[in-house]
Amino acid sequence: MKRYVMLAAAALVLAAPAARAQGTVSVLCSVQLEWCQAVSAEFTRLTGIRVAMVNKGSGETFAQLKAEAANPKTDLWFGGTGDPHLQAAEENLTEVYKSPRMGDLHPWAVKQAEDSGFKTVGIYAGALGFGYNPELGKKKNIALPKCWSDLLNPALKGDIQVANPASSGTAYTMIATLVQVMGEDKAFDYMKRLHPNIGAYTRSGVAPIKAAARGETLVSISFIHDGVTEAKAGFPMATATPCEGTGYEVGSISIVKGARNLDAARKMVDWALSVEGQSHMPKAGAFQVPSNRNAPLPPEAPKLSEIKLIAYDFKKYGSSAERRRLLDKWEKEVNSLPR
Ligand code: S7P
Repeated sequence: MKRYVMLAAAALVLAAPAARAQGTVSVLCSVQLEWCQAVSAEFTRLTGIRVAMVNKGSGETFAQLKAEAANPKTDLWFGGTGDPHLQAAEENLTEVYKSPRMGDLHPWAVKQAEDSGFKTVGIYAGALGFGYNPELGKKKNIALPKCWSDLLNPALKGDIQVANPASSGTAYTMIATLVQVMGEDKAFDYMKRLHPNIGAYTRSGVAPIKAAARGETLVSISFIHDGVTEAKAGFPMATATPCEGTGYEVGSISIVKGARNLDAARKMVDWALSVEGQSHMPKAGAFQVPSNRNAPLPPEAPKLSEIKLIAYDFKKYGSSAERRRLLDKWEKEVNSLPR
């Protein structure tokens, strides 16, 4: 009996230190760097699984997974806009996994899983809108834009930033949103007229709102939760969502097809969908709406119910053919124009 107790105690001691090395999981992380770092540190602390993490935008991550498909080096894609996750699912770059947490999630997060045949699932949501530097606006005598049409104001020439949709999921969300709000012909006409007002198409989707916060541009087209991050960091920042209606993202997580560390990747998905895994988001400066219904929504986070959201068709705009077609069209018809 004594020996049995001692063996059980020894087993407990062996199991206790969470930091004991338990393998590695290789992650491409498409949310803001601070959150990626917090996720890696916390997951390792809890499980002992080492996280080899690289921070990369959604469009770029999709391109990397496609390039690696024959010999995958990545196990998990954490975060980033949902459309390229759906495209990755359709192109068989990601693995089916039904997390036991699925029943705890908001319907929009489950729908993302269903639309992909359970090759991805939503971990957060966030609305698209405008970031604006009120101090610079006062100096230039230009008010916070409230509608898509306000961005065509000639006084904003060169003073708006948005990312390049080829590399950025945020910017692709803008194209898909405009097409759904205005119809395709009017949306492309709008983007051509907007083009002279764009000072820079950045590589990363978060860069424009950081530039606005630092007074390097007046306006950005961004997810507005990133405006909360900048304001909390002490930068002058106001946000608005367009009066005509706006789109939103279902930020997603996907296990890579052929992942070498499949068990570790599944554990990370389960944790990322849990209340514990989502509760630390605000501490890491992330103010998206968490997908677990029981995870707290920080008071500063934008409330989706107060925003004029469109019924974004994720299935259509996350499909491989549609995403490729719209990106090619934007490159040929908009980005090629002189500014
Ligand atoms: O900062 C967080 C966030 O806005 O960034 C993600 C977005 O994909 C940024 O990457 P892109 O360069 O691909 O646009 C969003 O999913 C997330 O909410």
